Amino acid sequence: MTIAVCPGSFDPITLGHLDVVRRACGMFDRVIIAVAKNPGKSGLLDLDTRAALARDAVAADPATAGVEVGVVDGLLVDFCREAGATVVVKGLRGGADFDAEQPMALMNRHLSGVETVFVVADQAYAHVASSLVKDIARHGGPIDDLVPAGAADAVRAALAR
Ligand code: COD
Repeated sequence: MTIAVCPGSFDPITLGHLDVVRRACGMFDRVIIAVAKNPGKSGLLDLDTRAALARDAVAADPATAGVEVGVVDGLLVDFCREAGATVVVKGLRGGADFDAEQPMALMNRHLSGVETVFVVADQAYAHVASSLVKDIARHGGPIDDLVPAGAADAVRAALAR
């Protein structure tokens, strides 16, 4: 049985993230979403809120209903080891994603032997990014067709605080 982890900041989880998770479910026996802090990004939602939104989103889709969601407190490779996961699945929207992901994939393999599998973003979602979602919402624009139900309200509520 191969267990895969889909890690990310998920601030908030988007329909693009969910497409990657759905496709990971088609390739691996068990899939776990790992919500983690990216030190290079300032967060809007707290980690527990991000995880709750991810849980609601996967539960709402029969294709991802069995997916578990955890919060990474430390290194991703330690989370993978504790979960028994040997594969990390990430999405690539373009060259910039590859440039960011390649060193992490190499480092995670160096640290623990975990392999990273990349899926090319579906063209329906290749323009979707959590950072753009937050920027649009900050200016009062529409984000409801970019994120799962519940996430848009959570973003708007966090921005209003
Ligand atoms: N379509 C397809 N894929 C997408 C889309 C989309 N629309 N949007 C994002 N993605 C992909 C990204 O390319 C990425 O692969 C993944 O989804 C998650 O994206 P983000 O933006 O939510 O998350 P990141 O890139 O900020 O996540 C970075 C981590 C949190 C995974 C990283 O910082 C980490 O592993 N932190 C834990 C501590 C650790 O182990 N550090 C050492 C790392 S070597």
